[in-house]
Amino acid sequence: MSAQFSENFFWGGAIAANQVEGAWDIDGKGASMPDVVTNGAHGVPRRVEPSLDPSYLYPSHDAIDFYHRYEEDVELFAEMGFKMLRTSVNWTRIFPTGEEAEPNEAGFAFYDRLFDCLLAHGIQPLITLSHYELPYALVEKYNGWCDRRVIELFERFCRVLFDRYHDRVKWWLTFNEVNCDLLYTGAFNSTNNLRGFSGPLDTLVDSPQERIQAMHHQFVASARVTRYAHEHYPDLKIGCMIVALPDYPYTPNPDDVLATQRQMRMINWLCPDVQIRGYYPSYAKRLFRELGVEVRMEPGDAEELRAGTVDFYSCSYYMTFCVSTDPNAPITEGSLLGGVKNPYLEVSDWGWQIDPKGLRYMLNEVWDRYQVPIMVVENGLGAYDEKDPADGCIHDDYRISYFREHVRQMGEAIDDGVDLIAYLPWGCIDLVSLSTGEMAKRYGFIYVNKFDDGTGDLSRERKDSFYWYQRCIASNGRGLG
Ligand code: BGP
Repeated sequence: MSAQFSENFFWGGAIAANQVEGAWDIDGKGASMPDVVTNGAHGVPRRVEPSLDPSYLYPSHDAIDFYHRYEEDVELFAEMGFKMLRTSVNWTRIFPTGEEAEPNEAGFAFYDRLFDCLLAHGIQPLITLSHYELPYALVEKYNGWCDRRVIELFERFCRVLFDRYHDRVKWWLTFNEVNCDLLYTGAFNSTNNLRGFSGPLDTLVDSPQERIQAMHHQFVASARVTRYAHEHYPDLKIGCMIVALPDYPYTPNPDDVLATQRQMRMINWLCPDVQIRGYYPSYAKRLFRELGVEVRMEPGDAEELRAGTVDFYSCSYYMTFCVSTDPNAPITEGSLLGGVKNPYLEVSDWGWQIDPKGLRYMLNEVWDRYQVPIMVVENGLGAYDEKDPADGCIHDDYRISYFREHVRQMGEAIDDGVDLIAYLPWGCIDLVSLSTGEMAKRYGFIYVNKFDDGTGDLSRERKDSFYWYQRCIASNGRGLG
């Protein structure tokens, strides 16, 4: 029989504090970066508006009110059979401006309750230390991660979390999608000259020098906190988190093949090369030179990177790309990063190319390169869900087919020999979209009655996919029908 999901495989789901919790200024919490970003729509950019102008809607302020409803939500996750839930601790609940002398006890109290509730339901927490939730005060004062002094502030935040939760939380991720710094994807990770900026995100002027310098600071921060965790609590497992964006050459033209290799190195390999191997790969020099970037390193940085390598690789996976050197190749409309249209793939309503086999391909590549355990900590289909007028339910067959094919391909990858240990679909409960700020872009197995204009009673309902995922987990990935 073919190799399949192990008995202790972590089936579950993934969310992030700023996209679910709401309660943005409750119990002493300060504003984090997403709290000053308005909603947008498909094709309409979100805006950074730190004045908190009441004529705008700031979706993180209420989100889906997980802060007050987590017990009901965790029960639903347990009903599906979750073994693991990925979420983040919002830095500004613990240090509202990032610089307080003492952590905020009321902020801790929420995570105490949440982690206890998860564990009581047999669900392991996987905690992202930074899911774009930098205190906004640090953007104003230091220009975010562009300034090296933020490293120490982040270290302090992580140390207090490890010290308090090491008994309850065994699995951690440092920076969400740290390789976004190699692309220009907007402002959330606060690595791109945001101090004093207001206006639509697509008018922010990109500075590759600043954002790649900021990425270096995040590497050092990640290494330092990983080392701290390993030295103080040897049973903790710390992972890197990469947005996996595999590329295919559009044609067999060697120019396309070489351009694809370059793109794979820059987007997919550079960050895990540093965080898993502990040093910058030799190809980085040329990539940075071509981008006109010079990374300033301090004495000791190279040693820090070597001393703080992570234990496992994790990624989000939504789509693949084609790389072409032909300026006339057809572009994918509405895709996250443009790219050339792959004639063999369908796209989601938001233009993301759906490619389950691309996941198998990527998992194999990652395993061959690093030989460390792998977690898929985000994957899913953002779609418009309509209630069937006949029975008022959401019959999301499209989402079920999406997951069925991705789970199948993960099974194939395991059979190929990949050490895959977790699958945590993104937005297992409907939440605020990162790129558009919409509620209408729904990912969940659980529907949340909340709409883009801020209305809705926030009640939760099971979609058809809820029952499908429940069966999938109960059969350990064998019952996909
Ligand atoms: C990832 C982020 C998540 C998330 C997801 C889906 O990049 O880590 O925070 O939201 O993408 O993206 P979106 O919400 O834009 O559909």
